[in-house]
Amino acid sequence: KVQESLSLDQRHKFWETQPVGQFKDIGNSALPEGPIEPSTPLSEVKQEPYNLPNLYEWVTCDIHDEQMCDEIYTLLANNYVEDDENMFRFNYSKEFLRWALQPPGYFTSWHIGVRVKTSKKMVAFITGVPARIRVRDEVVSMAEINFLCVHKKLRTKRLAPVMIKEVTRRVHLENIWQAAYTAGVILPTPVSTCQYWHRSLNPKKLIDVGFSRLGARMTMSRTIKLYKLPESTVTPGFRKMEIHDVPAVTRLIRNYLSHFIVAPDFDENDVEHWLLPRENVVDSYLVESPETHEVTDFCSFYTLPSSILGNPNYSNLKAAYSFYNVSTATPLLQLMNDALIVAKQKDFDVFNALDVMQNETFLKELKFGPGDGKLHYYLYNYRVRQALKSSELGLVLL
Ligand code: NHW
Repeated sequence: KVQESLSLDQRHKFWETQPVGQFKDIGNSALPEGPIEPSTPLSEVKQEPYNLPNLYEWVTCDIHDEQMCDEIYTLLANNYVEDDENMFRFNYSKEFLRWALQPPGYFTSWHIGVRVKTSKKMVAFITGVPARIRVRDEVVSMAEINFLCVHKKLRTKRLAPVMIKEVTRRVHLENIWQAAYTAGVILPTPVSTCQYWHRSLNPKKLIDVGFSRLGARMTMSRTIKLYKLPESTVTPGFRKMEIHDVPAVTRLIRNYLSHFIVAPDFDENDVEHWLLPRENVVDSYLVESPETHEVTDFCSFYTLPSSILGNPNYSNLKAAYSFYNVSTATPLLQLMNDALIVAKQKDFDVFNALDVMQNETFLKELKFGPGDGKLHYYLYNYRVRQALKSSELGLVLL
């Protein structure tokens, strides 16, 4: 709380110049919901890239190129998001990055790197991918912005604002004027603030690496027993999603997401891309009724390991992140317990979930514990009248 009110007083030299909700406007109900500034004719969009400091150059990243993918992977593996105590750092895999960056209709021009001119070393990165996001009744074409990263040695030199302006320019060139993004830091102005919850699957390792601590009055063996899960799933008809399920899953998800204020507008192509299982990237399961063969329930999670920094015994934390889940016939609690069981079978150490959608209804009961980090959701050039509850969000970004 203290930190939040402090940061509301801070000046944001860059963000104050951008069409985003400003802190001074919080609570001003006279401002209309929707675009903050109108789109302009494409001919008025700046045609040349923004200037970088002289030593650096822009590079458009072809993620199909194995060497390019390696360079991006390495930049992120060494310089991307860490927890507050610098014990863990996200370690997105190359397969994951290819998946995240190539949804239907993606633009290579939105995958932007910065190199040192002389050595060609990759030192910064930012990406966008196209998405249709519904805000209340309006489906808006947006860019989802992610993987903003500046090499540790080049921090606090105001490179990030140039990266953001350049991706904005390239998004505008595709006649798209809004964006969605999430961050752990507070910027002007969150549309919603969520919390991560963590469900231990391998409590001994999580405690050994400092991810979690032994609870009060708990021993290691009692803790292991507490988090023990059945060997196999319990719901009849629970199985992996397959390609022929795409139409049924699309119907199920579209109907479910219609209940939230901000949610993606998925069509069958999106569902095939985002939800069809990909080894070590995304897992999806559904319940096919043994009687009617109807698909009644769906759950999914993505694979995002973290590097464990400076631990002598372990170097990688295998984490599953809850993605989209829909229950109509199987109680959500039971469905998610089955998701935990398959994640355990696949040797994940922890299952993470945000308190978005209806997740609050199962988190405590399934022994998730609250994390210390918050995740803030943002929209660029789109005002919402007042901040949303996390349960009103139907959107999960990677
Ligand atoms: S959030 C993950 C962001 N990445 C990391 O945390 C990795 C580790 N950190 C870094 O690499 C998911 C650097 O610290 C970064 C900042 C690069 C974060 N979002 O260059 P300066 C995403 O990728 C503002 C937005 O000196 P730096 C989402 C900061 O408030 N702004 O800082 C990305 C300040 O502005 P202010 C952020 O530490 C969404 C300015 O940057 C930010 O060397 C991007 C300082 O720049 C963040 N996470 O580099 C926005 N972190 O006004 C997309 C700091 O306060 C917007 N800043 O003075 C939409 C664009 C498309 C629109 C289309 C129409």
